[in-house]
Amino acid sequence: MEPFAADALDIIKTCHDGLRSAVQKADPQALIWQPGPEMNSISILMVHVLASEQFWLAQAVGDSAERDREAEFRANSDDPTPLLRRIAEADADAESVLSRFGASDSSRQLPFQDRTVSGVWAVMHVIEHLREHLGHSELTLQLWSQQKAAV
Ligand code: NI
Repeated sequence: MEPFAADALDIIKTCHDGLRSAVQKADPQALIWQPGPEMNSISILMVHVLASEQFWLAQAVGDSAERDREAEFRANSDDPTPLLRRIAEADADAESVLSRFGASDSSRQLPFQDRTVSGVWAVMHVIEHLREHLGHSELTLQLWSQQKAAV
């Protein structure tokens, strides 16, 4: 595996560990709880961030990729089992895709909004986006615990 891809995989797996830990700590009601209007539940955040990861990693190596972004934000479930399975699949997917990531992928040109981005951008975006929503999930869990304790 290329050094960049190996390092990216290491960080991505650490993020997945954080997601897994958040799901394991959350009780079913916490998984679907929305801290406020226009805020997403842990369940939705997980489905969204993992779908986005799958899409961008595939893009990074030139695989065909599709996603239904709207559907990601409707996927609210209090069942941790499919979320944990999805995280395990994401570990395997990331390893499989990044083991194929090479020099030609680094400079691959990908359309994004009104510009083009590179394969490296796609992998780095996966990491920043995972961290962003892992932070949201952890904060949501803290807010859930606090409001529960306050009742
Ligand atoms: Ni997002």
